[in-house]
Amino acid sequence: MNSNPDIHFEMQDTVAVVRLTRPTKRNALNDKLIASLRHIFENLPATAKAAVIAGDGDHFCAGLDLSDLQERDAGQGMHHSRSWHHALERVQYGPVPVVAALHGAVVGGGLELASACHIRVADESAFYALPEGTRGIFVGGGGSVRIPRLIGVARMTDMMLTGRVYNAADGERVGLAQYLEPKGTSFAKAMELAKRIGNNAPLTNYALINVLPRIAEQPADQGFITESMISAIAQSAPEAKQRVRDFLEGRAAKVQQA
Ligand code: 1HE
Repeated sequence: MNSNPDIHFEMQDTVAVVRLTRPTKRNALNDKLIASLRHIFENLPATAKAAVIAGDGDHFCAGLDLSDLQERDAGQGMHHSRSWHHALERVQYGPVPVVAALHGAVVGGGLELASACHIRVADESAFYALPEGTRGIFVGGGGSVRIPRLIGVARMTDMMLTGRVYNAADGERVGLAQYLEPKGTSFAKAMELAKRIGNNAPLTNYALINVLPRIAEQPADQGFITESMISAIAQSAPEAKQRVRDFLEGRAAKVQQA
C-alpha cells in the first residue's frame, strides 16, 4: 500500500496508524510525502474506524521541505499548493476521524497538517509557529482556511506577522490542541481516543467529520435544515436504535461526571 520510507502505515486493530518517519529532516514534508499521505488516506482499509497521525523523533513536523521550494514559477507554485489541499482534504473529509499526536515542532505545513485532523493531542514539548511569514512566503496547505477556524484570524495574523511561537500550554488554551498531555504520552492518548471514537456508530462519525463542518459554514436557516436531515438519517440506522434501546434497558454506560 505504501513504499515510501518517509511514512509508515499500519493497522493496529481498527486504528489506522500513520507515522512520519523522516526524523533526520524533522519530518519535513516533500512532494513525495504529500502524495503518499494522500494515497494512504484514499486507500484506508474498510476495517479502519479511526486514524492517528504521529511523527518519529523529537518533532511532529517541520512543515514544508524548504529544499523543495526553490525554482517554482507561479503556476507550479499554485499546483504545489493544490496538491497539499487535495491530500489534506482526504485527511479531513475521509472516511474516518483522524487524531493527531503532537510533540515538539508543529510548525508551518506541520500545523496545516495537524489542523486538517479532527482532534489534536499535544504533549508538553509541543510548540506551534507559522514561520512562513518571516520566510517571505505564505501558508499554502490550507492553513489560511483551517487555522483561523481554530484560533481566529487575529491570532493567526499575529503568528505570521511576528513569528510568535505558542508553547504547548498556550496552544491548548487558544485552541490549537484540544488535549494537553505529559511529555512523551501524546501517541498513547491519541490511540486511546481513536479506539474510543472507533466504537461510535459509523454514521455518527461520518456526520461529525463530513457534515458538521459544512453546517458550521452555512447560514443558520440552511444549517438547521441540513442538521434535521443528517439527524434523521443517523437515528434511522438500526445501530442507533439498538444503542438507544441498550441505554433504556440498562445495558449502556451512563454519562459520568468528569
Ligand atoms: C528541514 C526543515 C524544513 C528542518 N525543510 N529541511 N518550516 C520551517 O521554516 C521550520 C524550519 N525548521 C526549524 O525551524 C527547525 O528545524 C525545527 C525547530 C523544526 C527543529 O530544530 P532542530 O534543532 O531539532 O533541527 P535542525 O538542526 O534545525 O534540523 C535538522 C535537519 O532537518 C537539518 O538538516 P541537516 O541536513 O543540516 O541535518 C535541517 O535543515 C532539516 N530541516 N526543517 C527542509 N522545513 C504548504 S506550504 C507550507 C509552508 C511551510 O511549511 S513554510 C515553514 C517551513
